[in-house]
Amino acid sequence: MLNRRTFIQLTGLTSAFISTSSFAGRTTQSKGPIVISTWGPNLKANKAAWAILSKGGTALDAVEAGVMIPEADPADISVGYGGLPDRDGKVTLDACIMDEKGNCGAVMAMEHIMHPIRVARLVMEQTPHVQLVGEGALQFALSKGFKKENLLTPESEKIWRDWLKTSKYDPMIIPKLLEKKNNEPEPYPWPVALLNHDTIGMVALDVKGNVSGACTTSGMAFKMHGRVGDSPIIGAGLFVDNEVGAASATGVGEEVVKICGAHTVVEMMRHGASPEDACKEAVRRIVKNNGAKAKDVQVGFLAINKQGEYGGYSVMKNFNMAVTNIEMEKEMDTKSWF
Ligand code: SD4
Repeated sequence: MLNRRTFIQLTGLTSAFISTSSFAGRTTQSKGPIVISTWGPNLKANKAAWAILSKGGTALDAVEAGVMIPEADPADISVGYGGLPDRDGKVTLDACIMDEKGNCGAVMAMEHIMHPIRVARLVMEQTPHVQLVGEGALQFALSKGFKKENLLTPESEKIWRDWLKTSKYDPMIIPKLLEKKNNEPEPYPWPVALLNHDTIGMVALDVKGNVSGACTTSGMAFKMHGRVGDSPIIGAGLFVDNEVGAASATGVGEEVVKICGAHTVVEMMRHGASPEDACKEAVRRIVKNNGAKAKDVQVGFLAINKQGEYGGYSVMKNFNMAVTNIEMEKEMDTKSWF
């Protein structure tokens, strides 16, 4: 990997770009380009994004390449190939992407295509629309030469068949299970793997100081067929404003949609909040909406601003982010409301 000095020479970073800003709140700041994504294991996705950012590539290309890693990974059962299916056994994928000019594209509830993020980008670049859903999204992908594939792996099918025995759908219980995972012996009523990997929301700042983001998921496992969460909704699962920064979300999508989560975070940053404080305010609104039930809802947000500051916040503990820049590649725990 490039050292910082060579990197700055190569990419022409100015000292203004790497200077410290005066935002309030806890400040964690990158010196130069940075990519952050939801969940520590997504460091492998950051690596693909960093390969582009570190050569002076665009944040848009970086986030697209980054999130394609978990999309193609059958071991990641929350995203793309190998994602857990809906209650009917169908893998339906949601993804969106947004660039520094405010262009965006999304696909929702799309089946059979391993890389929904690439289709979302083509919706953005080659159609007059922003969102395509279901069969229409699939037809569009096929017309662009994408291959129709079976995305349900034997492992995910087995988890689904086990779930069918009870058919109990309760996304709210996941944080409780996380507590169990830490404190109690197996067996858990929910596969541990489900608790470890998750939807990827990725935002990046490139050497030109532009921000972009991408978000991709198979959604909540065992959801109703046709259900769409926050992840492909611009303003909920992802929002980018190149004047300010970018934010993304993970967790119970319905709660994120109700507060226009990622947009809220970016607007808070516009008014001067640090990325962490901006994420905390979005979390506060979810906690307020849920009253006594708030402890059963996990949602995590992350954000970067134009100065390279970054942060996150979650309702429950156990949310972390993967952070990669010239100085580090690391998993970082975020603060949480509870
Ligand atoms: C959804 N937000 O479909 C996604 C799921 C997720 O961690 O992020 N799980 O609601």
